[in-house]
Amino acid sequence: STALDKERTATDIESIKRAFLNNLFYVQGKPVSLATQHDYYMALAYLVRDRMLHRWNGTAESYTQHRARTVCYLSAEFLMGPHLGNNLINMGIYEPVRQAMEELGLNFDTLLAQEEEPGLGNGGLGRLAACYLDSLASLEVPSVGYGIRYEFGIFEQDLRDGWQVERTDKWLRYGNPWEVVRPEWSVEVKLGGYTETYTDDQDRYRVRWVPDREVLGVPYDTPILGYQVNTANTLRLWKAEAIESFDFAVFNQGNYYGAVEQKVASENISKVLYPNDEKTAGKQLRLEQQFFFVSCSLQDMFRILKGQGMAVEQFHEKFAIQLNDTHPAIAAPELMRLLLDEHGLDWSLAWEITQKTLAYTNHTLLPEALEKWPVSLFGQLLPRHLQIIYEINNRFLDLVRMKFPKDAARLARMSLIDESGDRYVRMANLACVSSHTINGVAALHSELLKETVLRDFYELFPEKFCNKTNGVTPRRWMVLSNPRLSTLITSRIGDRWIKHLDELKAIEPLADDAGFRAEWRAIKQSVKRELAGRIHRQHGILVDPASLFDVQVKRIHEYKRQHLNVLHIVTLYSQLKQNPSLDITPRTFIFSGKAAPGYHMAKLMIKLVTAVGDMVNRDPDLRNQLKVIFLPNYNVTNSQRIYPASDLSEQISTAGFEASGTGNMKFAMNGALTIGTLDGANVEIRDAVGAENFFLFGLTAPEVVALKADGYDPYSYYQRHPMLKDAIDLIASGHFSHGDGDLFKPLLDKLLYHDPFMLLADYQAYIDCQETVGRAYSDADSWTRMAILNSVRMGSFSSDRSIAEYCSDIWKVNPFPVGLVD
Ligand code: 26Q
Repeated sequence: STALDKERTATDIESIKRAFLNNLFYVQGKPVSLATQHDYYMALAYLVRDRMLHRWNGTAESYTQHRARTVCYLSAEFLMGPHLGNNLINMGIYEPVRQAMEELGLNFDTLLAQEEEPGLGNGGLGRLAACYLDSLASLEVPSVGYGIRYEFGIFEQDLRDGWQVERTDKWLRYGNPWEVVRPEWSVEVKLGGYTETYTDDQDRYRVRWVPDREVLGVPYDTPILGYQVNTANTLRLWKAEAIESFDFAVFNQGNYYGAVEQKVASENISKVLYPNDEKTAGKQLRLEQQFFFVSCSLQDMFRILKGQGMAVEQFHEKFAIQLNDTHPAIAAPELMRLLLDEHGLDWSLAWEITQKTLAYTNHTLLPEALEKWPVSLFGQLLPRHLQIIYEINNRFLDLVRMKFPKDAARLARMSLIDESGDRYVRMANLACVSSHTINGVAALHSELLKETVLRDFYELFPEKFCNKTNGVTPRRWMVLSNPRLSTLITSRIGDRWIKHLDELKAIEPLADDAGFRAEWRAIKQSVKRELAGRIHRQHGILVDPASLFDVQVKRIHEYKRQHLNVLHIVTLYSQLKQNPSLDITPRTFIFSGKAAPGYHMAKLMIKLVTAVGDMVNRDPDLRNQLKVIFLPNYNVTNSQRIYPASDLSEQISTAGFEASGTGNMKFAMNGALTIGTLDGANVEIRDAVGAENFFLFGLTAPEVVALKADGYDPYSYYQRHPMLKDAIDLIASGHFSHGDGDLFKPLLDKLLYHDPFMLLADYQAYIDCQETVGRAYSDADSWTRMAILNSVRMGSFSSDRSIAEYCSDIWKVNPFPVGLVD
């Protein structure tokens, strides 16, 4: 490789400029005079990709040669966000490239903004997978992210008249410079049909699956660079295509349209990402997606194993597979099928290998959110897998009987098949039985799992359970999104913190240094000014950068309680209207987030925010003390502009409902203070930053359970708390809806008469806590001190820490540094 063209590796400014102009002409096919900003972006992206390929190829070669043990992270979602800026940072060429572009007269930020982000995820779970890939590469751990190359990612959100409207996400429209298609590693995936038995040439009883359709999985690879290392791992996403021979079989019978239909049906499998609330049962295409990417990925692993001259019996030595929730849990029976039917192993060896390979991460405590598939649907699509699941279940239930004799109720709860009514396959039970380790995503969540949804499994397999608190990558969430704050930190302690986030604590003494606080505050102000400018340009609303930026950004969900935030706003509004000379801490409330398209209550919550905003933002009586903004189309790109500009992070879910949260970490790292409940990772964040630097309110998880058991009566809170009554009555009167008193009735009635997430129980505590926040903000110096302490005590919330724990406790895999030969 000494012959490698310097044109494609050199990173000095002159070479970058030359490569850029070359790409524009020869790859993008445009002369400068006709080039668009997007053409420039593509020319730049290709030159960056060229410079990654050296590491990517070297990494692949090195792993193969040394048969490195490899982590396979199976996830139906990877919410990567834009690659360009991140790759520049991880390669350490952000500054020279910026300079080269500016020298060519181009605006670098405009170029970065051209990238359509790959939004192949709904929210937390998908973004976690992306942070984990960054940390795996940065820690030099051999790994592959396996998933689906959705043609359409998460929908884009518009607001019309304050309501959410969805638009298709056509992220591939202008091409994707970061991926390389590998048709030579395509695999065939069977679907439907039936099974039959036969005896093989050694007279052994075998099962054969005779499918009624097959689709082709084509891998598209994206390099995942580690931070300042030579490692470049792979994200391998599968696209579904028709198998040509199938087409032609139909075509030859003269049925041209039938052949085309077959092709369309096959390609449908990787067409679109499902939003996360659609009732999963009955969605055959969703099950097809899950099986499709899991089967492709497992077959790919067998190909790699064979290519390295390793035996099938060594599968678990070569690969550690992590199941990101139950979406890929079909991996258990599929791995069994491949080992049994395709490779001829006997059951007990196949089962041992399967269990030694798989581990399962749970991301939810809501029992109704646990995936289950109707047995009939399952059997039609995956007849062989249903057989295998029955066999796993028979053997498993024998084990349960042995440990817990005469406990029919327990058997019924633990069975892989729900037979309480219509029959379903329970994917969480399948994942628990088939995995060697089961983890929750925050300390509280992992404890509650053992006490609630997975209690029976904990009693049977206590040794399988552990906690792995989520983390986020400081490369994207600090260095890339908050360059000024990062530069300030580096100016005082050097740049090791970017790889070893714990070292941020060296900044702690500077919280007492007035000069440092002034610099910190100036940065926060300038980032807030930038966001304010964007809000003004895009939405025509003037917000005061000196006001408290009070921010809640996340998926819209009743358990996340965006409407509790609204009740606070309405309370402030009402107080100001009743007493126009009242002085409060001026606030800008910022909301952003998508509602699942079929989740009507969440869509109504968006309308409530925008309706209150329309009223509040135009009312001169308020003397600009309150502004309410709903920023449309929350995604990775937009979130990177929001976290750094935030003063207050709203983490106000009902205790016991948010598994972890990861936005909470991104806010705190960027020096926002949290107002939050003792839920998910908030608990650990508060421990880390200090209770005195965290605004805590609300019921605890046990209190929530106890109050429910006592017979919670939300209406009595409404009657007893005048400010609460006032806020609800104001909304109910139609004040924010042009006199339409019915518009928000479903939402208000649910609060008054059911309130499953106990807003009314937490209302007063929240209002009081917000009062404390307001007073604290008016002491700018003390606020800044707290903000600094929040940020610099967040070291353990780096995804590097999470991944190091997964590696040592679950995967038993070591770093494998890649040395580059040139
Ligand atoms: C299931 C079936 C059919 C269609 C869609 C789905 C589906 C898709 C995505 C169900 C759930 C999800 C996503 C869940 C999720 O993001 N959970 C969040 O995971 C984060 C990372 O661990 C946690 O921080 C959050 O607390 C948790 O809500």
